[in-house]
Amino acid sequence: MSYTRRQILGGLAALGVAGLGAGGVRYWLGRPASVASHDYELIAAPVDLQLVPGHLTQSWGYGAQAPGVELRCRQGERLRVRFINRLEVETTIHWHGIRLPLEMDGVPYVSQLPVKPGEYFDYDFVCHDAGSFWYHPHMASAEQLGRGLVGPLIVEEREPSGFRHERTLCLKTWHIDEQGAFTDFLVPRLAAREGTRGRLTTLNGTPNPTLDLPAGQVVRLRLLNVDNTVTYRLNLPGGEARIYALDGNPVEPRPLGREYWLGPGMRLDLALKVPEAGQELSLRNGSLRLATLRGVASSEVPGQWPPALPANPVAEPDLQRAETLRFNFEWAAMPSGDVGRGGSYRYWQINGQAWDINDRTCAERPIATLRQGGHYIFVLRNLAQYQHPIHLHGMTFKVLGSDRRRIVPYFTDTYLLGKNETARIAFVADNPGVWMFHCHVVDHMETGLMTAIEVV
Ligand SMILES: [Cu+2]
Repeated sequence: MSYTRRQILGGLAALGVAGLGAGGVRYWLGRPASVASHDYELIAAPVDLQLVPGHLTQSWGYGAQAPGVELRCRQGERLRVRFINRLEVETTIHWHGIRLPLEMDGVPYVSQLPVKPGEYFDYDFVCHDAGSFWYHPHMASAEQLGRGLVGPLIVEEREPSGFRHERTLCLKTWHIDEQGAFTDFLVPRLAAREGTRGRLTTLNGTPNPTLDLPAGQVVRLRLLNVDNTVTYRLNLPGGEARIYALDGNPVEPRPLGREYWLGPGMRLDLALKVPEAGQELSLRNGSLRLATLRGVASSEVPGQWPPALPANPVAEPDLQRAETLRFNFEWAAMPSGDVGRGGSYRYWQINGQAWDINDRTCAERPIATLRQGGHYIFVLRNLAQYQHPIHLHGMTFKVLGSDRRRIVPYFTDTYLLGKNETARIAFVADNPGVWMFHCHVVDHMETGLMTAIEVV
């Protein structure tokens, strides 16, 4: 296919950028008439972070921060982002969970050419669905996401949702040592197991921060797992919290319960009744504290639980006439430690095929070809003892059921397929293109657990 819209960056002055770093990034929440071509300028560039006190981590960030600057738009509106690459490596941006045209999907050699150092690319698409989404590169992912190229994309509801307060909370566990230096993002023997875990857990780039929240108010907490590997087992002991959306898609509000497992790439929108001033809650991953949530005096009248969020305009699959396809996620047949063509490790496969991240032609051999407008049921079977957050690009699917847990059917873009679990999902193939279908544990994806689904 031919690619368009990739542009050579003709010097930053021509773009009206005052300089690199935080001061050089302009972004708007509104739609200024004076800006003809884009709403945001998003710069990827090296940025030094102090994740470990007294030490600098040579991170890569969007908008001079990592996790990156929060992008926002309103449901039904266009989002236009001029992405400027000031790194020394090629990169792209994928908009996780957004249903958009293929040429905006950010997959190198599938939907666009890589954006080279010093180039820019204009991403431009309509956000049909409201919710909590995120963005990240889709090449050299273990390193690029690992170094900090991850950021939130919030699509606000068309009408006010009833939440007066909200916070975006990005979870990431950094691959750094005690001096803040990066360690390996992908250790082969770990990639063949649960994935390569980082060491330092952070919320919005800070280990165990204290967040001040208005006492007595109901606050929307948008929790985003932007990590390469870790599934966070979220719990909030003693807290009064309700789930309002999963992975950007509204659900009938229900109590958080004992624990919610948020796999890589997944999001959870919680409503929290903030405790009295001076009282604290502990947001935890299992028994590890992620953040302290502290009530501070508020002059507002006490908040009420908002109504359920309005459903997104996702087509309802018709199960009576749906065609069923089966996908097995399993270890590759090659012996552990073996290296495939191009030097990439291959530990994982889908229906007997391991994706080779160094082979640009893989996407020319989609594992399934779907009819545009057709209805499909996918049976996802995990033959391994490690869990896989299975993510589909371009379309939102409905989770129907599982042999391991009770499922209230819901729409999502990522399903956390537990060890040895079989789950059923369904969707209408309403977006033409070649769409990546992969595990979002980045080192599983980079060692084979990825494929392409074609819709024609
Ligand atoms: Cu996986």
